[in-house]
Amino acid sequence: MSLIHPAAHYRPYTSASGGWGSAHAVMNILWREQALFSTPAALLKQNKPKGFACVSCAWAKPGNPHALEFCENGAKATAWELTSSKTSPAFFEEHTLTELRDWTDYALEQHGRLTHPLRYDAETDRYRPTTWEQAFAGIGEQLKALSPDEVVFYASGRASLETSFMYQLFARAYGTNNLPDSSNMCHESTSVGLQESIGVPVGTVTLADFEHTDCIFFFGQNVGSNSPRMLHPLQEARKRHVPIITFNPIRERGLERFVNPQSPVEMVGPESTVISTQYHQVAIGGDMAAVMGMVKALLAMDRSAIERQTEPVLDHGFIAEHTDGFEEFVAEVERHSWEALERRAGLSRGAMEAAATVYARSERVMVIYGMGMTQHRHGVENVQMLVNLLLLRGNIGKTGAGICPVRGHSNVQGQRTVGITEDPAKVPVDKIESLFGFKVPQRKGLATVDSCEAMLDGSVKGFIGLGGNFLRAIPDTHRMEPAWAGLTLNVQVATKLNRSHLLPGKQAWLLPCLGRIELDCQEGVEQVYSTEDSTGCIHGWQGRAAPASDQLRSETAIIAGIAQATLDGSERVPWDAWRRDYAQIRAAIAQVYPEIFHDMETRMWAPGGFHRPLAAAQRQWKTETGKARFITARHLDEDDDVSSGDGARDVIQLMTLRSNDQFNTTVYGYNDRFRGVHGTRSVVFMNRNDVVRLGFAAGDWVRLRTAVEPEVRREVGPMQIIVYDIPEGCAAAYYPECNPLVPLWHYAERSKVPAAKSVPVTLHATLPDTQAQARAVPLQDQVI
Ligand SMILES: Nc1nc2c(c(=O)[nH]1)N[C@H]1C(S)=C(S)[C@@H](COP(=O)(O)OP(=O)(O)OC[C@H]3O[C@@H](n4cnc5c(=O)[nH]c(N)nc54)[C@H](O)[C@@H]3O)O[C@H]1N2
Ligand SMILES: Nc1nc2c(c(=O)[nH]1)N[C@H]1C(S)=C(S)[C@@H](COP(=O)(O)OP(=O)(O)OC[C@H]3O[C@@H](n4cnc5c(=O)[nH]c(N)nc54)[C@H](O)[C@@H]3O)O[C@H]1N2
Ligand SMILES: [Mo]
Repeated sequence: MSLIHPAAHYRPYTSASGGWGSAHAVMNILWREQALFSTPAALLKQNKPKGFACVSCAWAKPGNPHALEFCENGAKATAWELTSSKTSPAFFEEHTLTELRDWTDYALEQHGRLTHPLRYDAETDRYRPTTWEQAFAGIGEQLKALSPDEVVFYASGRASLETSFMYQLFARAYGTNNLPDSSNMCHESTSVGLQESIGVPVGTVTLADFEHTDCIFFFGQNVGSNSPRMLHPLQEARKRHVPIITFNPIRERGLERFVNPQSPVEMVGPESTVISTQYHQVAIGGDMAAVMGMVKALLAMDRSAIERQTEPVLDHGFIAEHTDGFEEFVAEVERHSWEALERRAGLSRGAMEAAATVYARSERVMVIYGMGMTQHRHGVENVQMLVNLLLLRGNIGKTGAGICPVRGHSNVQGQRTVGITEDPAKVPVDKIESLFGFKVPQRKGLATVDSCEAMLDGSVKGFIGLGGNFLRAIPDTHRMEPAWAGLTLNVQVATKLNRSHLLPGKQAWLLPCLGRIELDCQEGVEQVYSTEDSTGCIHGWQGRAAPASDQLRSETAIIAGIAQATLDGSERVPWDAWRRDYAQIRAAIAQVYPEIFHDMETRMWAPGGFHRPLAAAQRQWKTETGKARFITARHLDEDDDVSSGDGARDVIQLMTLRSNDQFNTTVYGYNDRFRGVHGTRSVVFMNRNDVVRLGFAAGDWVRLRTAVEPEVRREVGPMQIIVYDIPEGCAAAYYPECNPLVPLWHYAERSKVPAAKSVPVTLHATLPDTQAQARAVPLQDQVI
């Protein structure tokens, strides 16, 4: 497979995020995807009332949107979906799956939209066209032959509330709670952590809070690439002189400076907005120590204020009335010396005190965070530590304050709300049973990591994928691939071809669905959908573009088809009526979850949608003790697989990241503009001292090897070293290429989120292969 790439190079990026670079990137992808005619019209409808909800991130959609309410990456996602390229049955005539397995993630998806239902033919090693009716009948037959707990029903977080509700109902009527979803690899640490601490599994901040906040903290989230529309409320906040304090091992451009690409004045002027007023390059996994340091400083300030008989720094009234666990928490913080905290955080005492001082002066503080917190061995404690910080000054349940996890997929939060979970205790079982006339299985099902383990030990034999790219998203790629290929049944509902489709198992179907941007007409009637964003706000939307092929079916119709071919009809779910009229699905959702979804049919069209009720935002704490809880982490280390210190000086902590040119496993291109990388993804970002100390030089080729469980060889490469502004002992490289390095068992305690941000690795000299050589970064570019 030959692909022409612009010459690879590395040149530190000096401009702000947004600006002309962003406008240029949008034009580029529209041109490349030949989507110049369809996409600009579509973009005008993006995130608008009666338009479509962006397929990219889950950031909130304002009630009074900008004329162009989309960002560079949302535009890329739209162009990628509306591409005029097609992956039709003729394509599969030309290529066997064995051959396609050598293609890159980029090349597979870039080839275009899937157009026909396909079934794998083992004899010719090809996907062959089939009819929908044959596909449903064949899948139904396979599902009936398996026992329900041998099958897993995965959902990537894009499917609408309507589709997700139907999907979980189907899995449960079939007889299993095996409902893993992408949030198991993402914000499950949030769902577990916040539920224990404040009694809700989601964040408490809404868009309106941005207008009232007087201080924002940012931990481990790359806003410029992964939720760029949030840069607008951040910019507004900065115009009000709101301090923004960032903790991130690397200096992400979107967190430094921003030019609004939709503002003509800013685009021509020299001014950009400084986003972060303090930027702390914390060591990977050092946040718990950094926050402890801040708390230690706050406790000292509070004591001296009380001695001086001035206003205390902590909100003692709030702490006494609303919380428990405070004394134990204080004792734990005081147990750690400043030296220990400085060493672990990789920050000076002064830096932690500076952050604490601004916190202490502010009345309405928000904490925003992402994967840099959740994807660690102690991801749950990380989240809880952020809550602890907020509770000290009553910063939850007041306007302009609160906790703000930035969710990933556009409906990942909503899927959970309508029952996609492996835990039947989290769904209203009684209501489902009485409304739909079947018994919800009682046995807890499998989440993502459990599903992988069960594939390895052979107890899971069937997989249904509602979107996503499971095999590429999960850890331990090289161990998982053979298990995946050994499945009896593999059904994938998708818009584009990806690696999960290329190791098909015994019986496999690849079912092409409508994308979100496309018009969904059922028997002549245009259908609308709904989703829940990262701030718990529920919106209606509608696809508008002409579908990529007349063979595509909606996800809703596909689930209905499979359900009808599988179940015996004794369940009282009107699959066919639901397929014809999604308002009926919404009515059922409202019956099962009335407190959230009552009168949904009208409320979802209110400007900005409607908010689900959140007890914590009203200072009602639905926790075990009825209080908001200070939960004390048992240790400072976020990764206890390899003890830091002199014994393991050759071990580097690797974080696996997204570039600015990808959406998860979807690689739009080989540029990571803000980080200065062009034309390649085969790089590892390292601290200069580590590079030299370990005997390497900038531009050298290395293989990365996982430094735990040496009996299993986990290795990737060749990759080129880029000397980068990152703390000593830390390195970064791209996801999903580095997933083979993450052991399946290396996950966050309790949430089981793979610890993709702290993988202990060693480096080994190697030579580039021809593919890598073609994308080598010239050495002179490395001089920084
Ligand atoms: N364009 C685009 N948008 C996306 C996505 C995409 O791939 N592309 N993906 C979507 C999805 S599903 C998700 S979950 C989100 C992901 O969005 P993010 O949460 O931003 O995820 P990552 O890109 O993995 O980057 C995590 C950030 O955490 C920092 N970090 C890593 N380790 C640590 C640490 O130990 N401490 C601290 N303080 N920081 C750390 C990294 O430097 C990086 O800036 O974005 C969503 N939006
Ligand atoms: N090492 C490492 N691993 C990670 C992460 C990390 O930071 N580091 N991040 C984790 C996170 S946060 C997440 S969320 C997961 C992502 O895991 P997934 O959600 O499983 O993966 P995606 O890459 O988002 O899925 C892309 C595929 O979705 C399909 N698709 C796109 N649009 C639609 C649609 O409208 N309908 C349907 N049915 N299919 C569609 C396309 O075929 C496309 O190939 O990866 C996780 N894995
Ligand atoms: Mo995610």
